[in-house]
Amino acid sequence: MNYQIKSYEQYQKDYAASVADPQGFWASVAEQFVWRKKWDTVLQWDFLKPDVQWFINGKLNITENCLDRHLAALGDRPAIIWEPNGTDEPHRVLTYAQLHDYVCRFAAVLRNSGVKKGDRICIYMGMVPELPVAMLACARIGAIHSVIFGGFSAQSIADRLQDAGSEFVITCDGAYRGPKDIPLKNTIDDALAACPAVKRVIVYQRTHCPVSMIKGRDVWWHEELQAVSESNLPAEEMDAEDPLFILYTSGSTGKPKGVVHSTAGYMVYATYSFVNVFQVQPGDIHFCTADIGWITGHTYIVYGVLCAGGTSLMYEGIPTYPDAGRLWDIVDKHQATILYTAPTALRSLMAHGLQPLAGKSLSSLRVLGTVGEPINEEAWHWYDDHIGKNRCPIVDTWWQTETGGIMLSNIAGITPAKPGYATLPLPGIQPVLVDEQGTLIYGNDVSGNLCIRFPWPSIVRTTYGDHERCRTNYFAAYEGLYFTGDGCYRDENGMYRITGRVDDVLNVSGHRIGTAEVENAINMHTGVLESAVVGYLHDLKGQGIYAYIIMQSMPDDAAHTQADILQTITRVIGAIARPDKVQFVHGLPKTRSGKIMRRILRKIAEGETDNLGDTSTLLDPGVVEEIMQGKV
Ligand code: 7RM
Repeated sequence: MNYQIKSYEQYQKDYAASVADPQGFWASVAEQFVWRKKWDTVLQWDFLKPDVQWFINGKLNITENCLDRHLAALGDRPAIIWEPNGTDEPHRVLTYAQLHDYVCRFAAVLRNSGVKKGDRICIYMGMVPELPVAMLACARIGAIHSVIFGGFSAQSIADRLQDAGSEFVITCDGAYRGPKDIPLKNTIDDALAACPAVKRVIVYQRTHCPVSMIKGRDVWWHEELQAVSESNLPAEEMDAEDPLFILYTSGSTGKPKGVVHSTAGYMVYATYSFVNVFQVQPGDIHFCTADIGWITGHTYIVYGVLCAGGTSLMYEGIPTYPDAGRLWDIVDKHQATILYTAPTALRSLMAHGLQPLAGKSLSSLRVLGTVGEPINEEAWHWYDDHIGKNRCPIVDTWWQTETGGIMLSNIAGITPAKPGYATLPLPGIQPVLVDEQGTLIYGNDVSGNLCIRFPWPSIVRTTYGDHERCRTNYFAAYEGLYFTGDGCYRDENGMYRITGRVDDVLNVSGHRIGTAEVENAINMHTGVLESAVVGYLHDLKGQGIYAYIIMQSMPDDAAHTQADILQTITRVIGAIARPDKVQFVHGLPKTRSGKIMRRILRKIAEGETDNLGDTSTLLDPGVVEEIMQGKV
């Protein structure tokens, strides 16, 4: 990996080169991967359409880069170390040779089930090694995976299955998460009632809970595997721009959209960013605590780590099970060298005090990372003092589902850190700040909306089945720029600090949730006339969800109605979208043209009622007074 940045000077040099000659820069990185055939043209792009293509006419298979290429030198090296939820169960290790074998055999299972190149396969599994095996097996034969986080409801799964036109599902009977057994297959069964197109469900047996297996449709993972013997299934030759996966993510309007990532560009950038940001060294054990159901798990548990020949430590359970010392036990047990987690996890562990750290060594750690939301200074210092013992650099990595990999971050031990700042762009990334009119804001000590003005290899290619939505969401707000949806401050030294979303997307415990999605779910509940959902500052979650709801008539038993509405949200989206606070109101603050003034609702939810700003355009200023009185 001679694209690894080794000094601050090199960072500056590489950054300058990546801007002066992006094609040459990325070609020299891409050279270091395994191709069946090299590209003709490095990049072709037009943000207005948008149309972005990297490594045009290149042919490859990402699993040859993740697996086959490592067999000779690293075959016996652990690719995946898996720590189970329960402390009494042994951990599992899959070496590169074993993972390669497993992926080939499961790819043969998929092929025998009738899966063809380009088919969309929905994966709804817990955090077991079979989840990355399923993803890689799809990639091996050119099928497009769509992983759905295990916390989503049957309705959400059905929406995604239909949107992607999936005919195949891979799931587990159940999943262990902390003290709970989550019945995944039951949820899939509920989803499939609305998805007659699904013809095959492959079920990995994890919890041995009772499941319904429908004849002709549902089969067991282990039984199917017994029927194949392919230990070296040839990889399908893919075009550089063939889609690798779809991952659904929330936006400011409507239902979640399927972000599509391409094969080559995603591979190159996932690996490049992993190797550089974490300054990966041979022998590193990379512990990313994200769930693979989110982009962080896709890139920094599976693809980036394996392409780099690293070892990925994956954990099935939750940080506080069986106690708040579990993550530290896992670090010590497996001698993790890199820990990558979310501020929300740090805050929840911080709340348990230092006792859970007693007797833990943590001396194997070399680099720490955070992702998913702005990190508050208190959590940053706690991480630095008590986990890194002031000897591990902390990388604050800003990126998105749509960017595929880390965009802004310090480079561990090489470029400076600053608490609360994602600091500087990686080579190849050209951030700009714009005002509401889209005018570029130059200079330092300035704030604006964060955009990117030049394509990078792993930029979102389209939103599945609706390219226009991709354009309007990311490329229409400011002509010629990719708009991130985030507000940002650039300090006097040119360092970037993300200040949070400027659209109607919430970030609850590092999970992206659209206010419109939650409102739509609330509005489905009987008796609800209208609702408005906003975020407010929450000590542990970063943001909490505050829902203002108008009922046909004020409920007699508000607590009961509230519980029912929460149940509806759990059914429609999943428990992660349940509001923390619900207030029943008679009216919402609206302008004369009928628009809800969310700014006012946010201020009330934050308790900032002494300065509500301009309320002169309100149709009925009286409702504001009522809402303030009834604040929960
Ligand atoms: C990787 C991921 C994306 C949104 C993004 C931001 C927020 C992510 C940071 C951050 C401040 C960070 N993908 N965000 N990382 N905010 N500092 N280091 O989280 O698609 O699920 O979310 O998350 O608002 O737009 S995501």
